[in-house]
Amino acid sequence: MPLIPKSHPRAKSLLIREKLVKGFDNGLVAKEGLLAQGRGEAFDYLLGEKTTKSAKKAIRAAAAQILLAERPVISINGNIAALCPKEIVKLSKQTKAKLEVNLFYANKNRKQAIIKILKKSGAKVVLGSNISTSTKLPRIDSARRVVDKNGIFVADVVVVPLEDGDRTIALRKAGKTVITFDLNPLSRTSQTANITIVDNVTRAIDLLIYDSKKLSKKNHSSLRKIVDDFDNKKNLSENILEIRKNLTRGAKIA
Ligand code: PTJ
Repeated sequence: MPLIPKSHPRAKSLLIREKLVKGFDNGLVAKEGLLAQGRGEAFDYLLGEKTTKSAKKAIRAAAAQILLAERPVISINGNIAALCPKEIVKLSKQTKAKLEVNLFYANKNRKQAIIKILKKSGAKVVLGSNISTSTKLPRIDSARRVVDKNGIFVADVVVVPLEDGDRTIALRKAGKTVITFDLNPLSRTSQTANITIVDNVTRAIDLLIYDSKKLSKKNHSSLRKIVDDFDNKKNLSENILEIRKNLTRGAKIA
């Protein structure tokens, strides 16, 4: 008998949780990454465990922004490597974005395990482990400050999925455009990124791949317009209102 029956009302969420646990057992995920997942699950529950209309708008803007970039980089941490390595590699190939492993809880073995899974998933090059090309980003005190000279350091657009709060502001101050996936619309990262996709990365990533393929046929000015028309503050408010709506509905049933 499977541990998680398909008929379970929250089977999808429980299967995502299993990916994280397996990722932890395989040395990809930090212990703290399991806690981060729990935090995300709580917000996902409040959002109705679906991709909202507002999230779809953010995904489209993110796709346009990555396609407009000259030097896009996707920053990889333990959670994202465990949740959707194949999809991340697909996105990087489609948008010509580089992949760079950048960990908050720095650990050499975990970094190597993450690089291995990305390569197994089809990545040719993964930055983040070469000491001779590493440098430091200013205004970050955590291990995340160590970046590759050919990657995040010179990137114009950085995708930071599931991020703790200390880096986005520093990346913005360094003149970079930041895109994040974060189920918590109130988090510091969500509030300070240029584009916040308030959705579970496991749902949103396929839509981002789809939109970046579709939008790759558009010209520069159409892509620019999509980005310019996007208002992150407004989008975050819409997501908070969505949570309120779900809570109000729940309060009426109770
Ligand atoms: O692998 P490392 O060492 O780089 O560490 C990675 C973690 C995620 C442990 C580290 O960055 C961390 O501690 O993050 P936080 O501060 O817990 O923030 C993670 C954010 O991601 C929270 O706001 C969560 O709500 C959100 N989140 C968690 N799971 C998901 C998510 N957002 C989208 N999709 C998810 N599946």
